[in-house]
Amino acid sequence: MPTNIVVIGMGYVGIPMAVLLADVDDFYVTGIQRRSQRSGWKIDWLNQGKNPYEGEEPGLDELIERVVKSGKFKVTDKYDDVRDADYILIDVQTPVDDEKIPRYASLLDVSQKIAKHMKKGVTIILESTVAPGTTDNVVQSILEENRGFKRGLDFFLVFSFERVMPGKLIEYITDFPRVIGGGCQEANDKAKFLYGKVVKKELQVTDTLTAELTKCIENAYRDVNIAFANEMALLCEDFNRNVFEIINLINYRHDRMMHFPGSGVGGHCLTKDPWLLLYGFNKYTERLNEAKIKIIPDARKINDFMPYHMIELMENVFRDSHRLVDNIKVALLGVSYKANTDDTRNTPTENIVKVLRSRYHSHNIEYIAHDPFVHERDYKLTKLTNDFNEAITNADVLMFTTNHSEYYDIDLDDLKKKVRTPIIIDGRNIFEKKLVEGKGFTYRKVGEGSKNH
Ligand code: SAJ
Repeated sequence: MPTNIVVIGMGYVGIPMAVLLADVDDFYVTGIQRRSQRSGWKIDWLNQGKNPYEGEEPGLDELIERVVKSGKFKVTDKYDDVRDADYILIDVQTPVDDEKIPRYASLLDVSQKIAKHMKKGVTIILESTVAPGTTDNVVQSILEENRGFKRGLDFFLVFSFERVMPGKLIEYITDFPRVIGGGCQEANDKAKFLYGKVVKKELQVTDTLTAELTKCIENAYRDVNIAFANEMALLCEDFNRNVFEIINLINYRHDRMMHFPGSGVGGHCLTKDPWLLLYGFNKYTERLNEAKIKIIPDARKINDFMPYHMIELMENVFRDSHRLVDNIKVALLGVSYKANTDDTRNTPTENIVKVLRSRYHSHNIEYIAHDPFVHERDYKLTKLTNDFNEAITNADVLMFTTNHSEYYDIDLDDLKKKVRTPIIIDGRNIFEKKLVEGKGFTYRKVGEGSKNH
């Protein structure tokens, strides 16, 4: 008996989930992707069996090709297949705007379209991260009001969040436990049947709100821990010591795992999920403890400050050498928000360029960015090259913002010959201070004091 599945949103979440499900016997999957300017091209790309993502994604290329070739997976911008769907997965982006308010335009649009076409007995699973309270108060209301169905009777609505990790998209679905918040036994059973076919780890059942809170708090926890590491980096710089040495000494204990500081926190999870948590708190609770909720906003401020600190480190070098930040070439090494992926969302590199541009708008500064994975369609702020030599030749400042593997193998002697001024600002603990300075570079690292001791 075939199981018809529709996955809405062909992004980092939707694509791996869709093709993993399509690889299951008797599962037939339709991916729905709107033909927008930015991402419409993915429809044809995927229907040719090709992976639209360029970073290293073990297993994904061959899986896409196999399920497309076997006719188990196709992509469209139409909602016709929703009519026969036994399962509908919602994997659309749920960004927050500059005021930290969630922008649910895609989620609302998709919910309305589902309501129009869905059949009795369908199981709808919201995988996108939302503010706690959204599944029950927003998505359920749209589906019930626009279709006249009742959740738990005529259809099932589950919140089951993704834990994708660019660079390990398949692994993080199959090898991680899955939290299921279906709101009733039957909904949970339906979701367990589906996920049981692809998830090798535990399926953990709870109520919908607890599942939403688990997702947001899981990421807020990580964001706060990174903020702590960033704060300790700033503190250790003033102590003129290396925070990475200290973190490694702490983490040597088997029961400690401190995070690492860097040029900032990018991506589509940690930059938004803490704000979704606070939005849900403000909207769906009586806020009795509002005055005591401080750590999450403060952590976001610290993490958002780190790109500015990269610029401070650069400015310190120019100040110490009594040189103007003018008539220089700045090379940004790394555009994606994390190592070895092509994902540029909320990348610290963009913030660094924007701040430099505004602070030195009347100065003569040439910018060039290098990234081995990022495609120029995803980064338009400066010239972008995947030729490292082009980026660093005649450069006056090298700002390492992403720790792509290839940066660890740079020949510093060769690099020294090609740059115009040997200045390295290391935002990702790529280099060792004494070694780099021994090669004749002026060096500053996030988290390490600049004076020798
Ligand atoms: N970062 C640091 N220091 C750290 C760890 C990360 O500065 O110690 C920075 C990264 O450079 C990056 C940002 O934080 O700019 C986010 O990094 P991340 O490793 O958290 O990557 P994400 O955003 O892809 O986070 C995802 C999340 N997964 C989902 O929400 C589905 C998160 O829950 C996971 O914990 C994380 O992957 C992971 O650990 O794999």
